[in-house]
Amino acid sequence: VTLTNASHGFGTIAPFTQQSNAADPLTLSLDASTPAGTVIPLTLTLTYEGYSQSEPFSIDVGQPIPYVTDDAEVFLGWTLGVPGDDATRGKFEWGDPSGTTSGSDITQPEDDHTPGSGHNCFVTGKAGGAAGDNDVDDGKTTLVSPRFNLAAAPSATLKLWRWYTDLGGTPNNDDLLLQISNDDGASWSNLEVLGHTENSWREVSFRVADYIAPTSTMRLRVVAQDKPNDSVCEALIDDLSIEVFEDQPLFNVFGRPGLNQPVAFHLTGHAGDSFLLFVSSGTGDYVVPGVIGHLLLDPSVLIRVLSGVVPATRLSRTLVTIPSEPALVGFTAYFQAAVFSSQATYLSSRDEMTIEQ
Ligand SMILES: [Ca+2]
Ligand SMILES: [Ca+2]
Ligand SMILES: [Ca+2]
Ligand SMILES: [Ca+2]
Repeated sequence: VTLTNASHGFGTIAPFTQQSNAADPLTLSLDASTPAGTVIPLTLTLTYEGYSQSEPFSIDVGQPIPYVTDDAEVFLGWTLGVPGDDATRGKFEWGDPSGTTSGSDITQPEDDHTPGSGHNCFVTGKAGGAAGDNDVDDGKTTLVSPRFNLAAAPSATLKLWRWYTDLGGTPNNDDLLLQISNDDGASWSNLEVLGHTENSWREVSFRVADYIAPTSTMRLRVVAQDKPNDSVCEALIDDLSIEVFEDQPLFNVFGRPGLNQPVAFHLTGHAGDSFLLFVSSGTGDYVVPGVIGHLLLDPSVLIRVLSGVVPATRLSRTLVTIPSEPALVGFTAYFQAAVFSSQATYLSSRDEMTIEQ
């Protein structure tokens, strides 16, 4: 990283006027080998009349690409409630929330966050009524995401939109927890502990590697609780997304692969690239002449499951329903895509799913 003109003197600025350094701007140069996703910390210091004021900020190298999206319009098998939950009302549900109010405050919104035709989200007791009828009471309720694979996406940033109300008799004495696991839920790290009402849809964003090492067995957990039990407590979650800076094609499955249940197949690429997605019952590691990336499937049992073109968003997303075939329970399917750009042919990262009941 090279800074050119890293400082600039404005001289004397007359009252109620402004000065610009546009003719001689501060310039930041990066070595071309700087990896995408690198975060460059910078500090802007303003010095004037003997005072000095510093503002830290950072810039990300490269352009983020969507890797997982879940607008919650289709239920992808999130876990609603876990052993140990003790809330008696207002447990996490999936669906279309009914609005509630307390005085002039909206406690539960009538609408989910997804723009346009969206209706559904995750909500603590989706029914309406009085503010205290279907809010969290007597303890905690937990929402857990399906497993997601970040092994090939260490630059991942997880984003979601949340709503949190903690009003009523004793407001703001509870915590909404956003937590992440890299060992399939065996242990959890806090992303955010929110201890006060933010009763509007707000986006929060977490660079995963700042909190925990990215692995193939990641999960997100949300815990809402009325403890002590004296508040109108509501939590809503919508529009989860994961963005990455890795430029090579990445494939992942998002959703609980239960019989007759939908999962989302996600493949990143460049707009206009065509692709073929393959499934195999086994893995391998083979060099394929003329192709970038290794074949990570057992080539003796390759079946083509999908073909398509990567859209302008750079993420191809296809919902696939697991067959309703009990004999498949326990079967592990491995997936990898071949992606064809005008310059080269690539093999994507591999992901897998083990079919559940
Ligand atoms: Ca939604
Ligand atoms: Ca509710
Ligand atoms: Ca309550
Ligand atoms: Ca409380």
